[in-house]
Amino acid sequence: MRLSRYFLPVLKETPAEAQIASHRLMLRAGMIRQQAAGIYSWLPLGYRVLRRIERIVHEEQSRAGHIPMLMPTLQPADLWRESGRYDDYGEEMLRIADRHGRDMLYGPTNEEMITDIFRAHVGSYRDLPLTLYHIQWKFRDEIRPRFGVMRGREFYMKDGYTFDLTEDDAKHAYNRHLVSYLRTYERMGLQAIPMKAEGGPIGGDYTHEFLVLAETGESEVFYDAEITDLTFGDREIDYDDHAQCAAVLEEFTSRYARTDDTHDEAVFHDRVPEARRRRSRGIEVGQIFYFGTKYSEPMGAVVTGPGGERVPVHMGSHGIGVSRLVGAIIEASHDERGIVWPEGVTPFHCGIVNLKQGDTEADSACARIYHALAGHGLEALYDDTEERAGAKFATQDLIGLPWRITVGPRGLKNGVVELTSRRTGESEEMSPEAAVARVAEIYAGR
Ligand code: P5A
Repeated sequence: MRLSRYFLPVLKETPAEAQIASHRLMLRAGMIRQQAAGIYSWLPLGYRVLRRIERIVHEEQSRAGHIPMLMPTLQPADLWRESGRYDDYGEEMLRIADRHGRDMLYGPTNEEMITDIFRAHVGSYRDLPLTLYHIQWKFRDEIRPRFGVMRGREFYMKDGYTFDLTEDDAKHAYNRHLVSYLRTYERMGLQAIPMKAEGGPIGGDYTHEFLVLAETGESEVFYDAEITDLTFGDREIDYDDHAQCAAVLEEFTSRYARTDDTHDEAVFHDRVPEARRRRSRGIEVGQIFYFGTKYSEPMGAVVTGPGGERVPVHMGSHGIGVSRLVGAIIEASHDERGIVWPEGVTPFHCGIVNLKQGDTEADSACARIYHALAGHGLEALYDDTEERAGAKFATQDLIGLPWRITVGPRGLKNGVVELTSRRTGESEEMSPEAAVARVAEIYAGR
């Protein structure tokens, strides 16, 4: 993409309304625009990141054997009357009446709707286990929407729903989600720690939240420092293997790690030596729940078991805050000059800065680099504007592409361009071909 033809409305001034770095940087980098409290348009740069996160989520869901689908944002109130949550959900639910006076709502989550789909189409234990998920906009009329996309009213969520015959099978589905979430977050360059949590309006007391440690996080967290040494890495896992998934859960949840909802100071002191006790804050980027028959029983989601008996299915639901993740990644990865995207989610793989637009040599070298990168399947944002070099660098630093190739007539005379890492700030001179090859190597297999 040529910057001269792109839509990147960067802001020079720091917006006064933004209290935390990610919100400030998303506004300054022209990623989002607020349309109403907690409701945002995703401008082209922000939309690219959202899509990349979404793609990682889909890939990891598919790896775990989960099936994608799409449910609507608007739901009939009657489904929620069946589960009893229509009244329970309170003012967070946006309630709407259609022209016929029928009660509708903008879905804050989809347990009822998926249960309705299940009961209409599945009748036998032979069709289990089943995991269906979608990535769809949600609405929660939060009393205090804030921090940009971190606590929005309209937000994008991956929500998956599991159906199993027995509690044991449902716990495996839970464990499988935990494993696949660890992989998902790591691919985005994040360490998200599973912490014992509370079921809240979704239900059940068998639940973990995934927290990214950050001073600006909304949750207070208490944990054993040892837990931060754990990484999932690229280990092979068989998602159908109950014992393997259970072992990962055990490994990642046996140390003390809780949010303030479940924190118990006495247990904390008892289980964790003082030197390893940490109190900090975190951003909740996901939560998994096992809630048994909470929805299947009142809504009649029953199957015929192996002995011919009719039994309500055991269910769980599992969420990832897709739009919140954009903010969480920035909180975890930025400096005083701007965003520093991890390679896994960057909106463009590489920036190209032409130091002398209009210079025949520089222009054609930039074009060659641009096409060579494209030949490797890599997308570059080519700053072909007439801005001066300092302004171009400032924009590149602000929008945070991990790699930048700088091209100028002086370097070209010696046959070199400069390859710069956004993270370390280190630059290296090399031939244009070598720079392209290096960037291609960095992204190989991603
Ligand atoms: C699990 C999937 C649920 O809703 N039902 C379907 C279950 N869980 S949850 O914890 O309430 O939400 C899942 C994740 O969504 C993100 N999230 C938000 N993101 C931005 N703004 C909000 N107002 C908001 N509320 C929830 C969180 O990442 C949460 O973990």
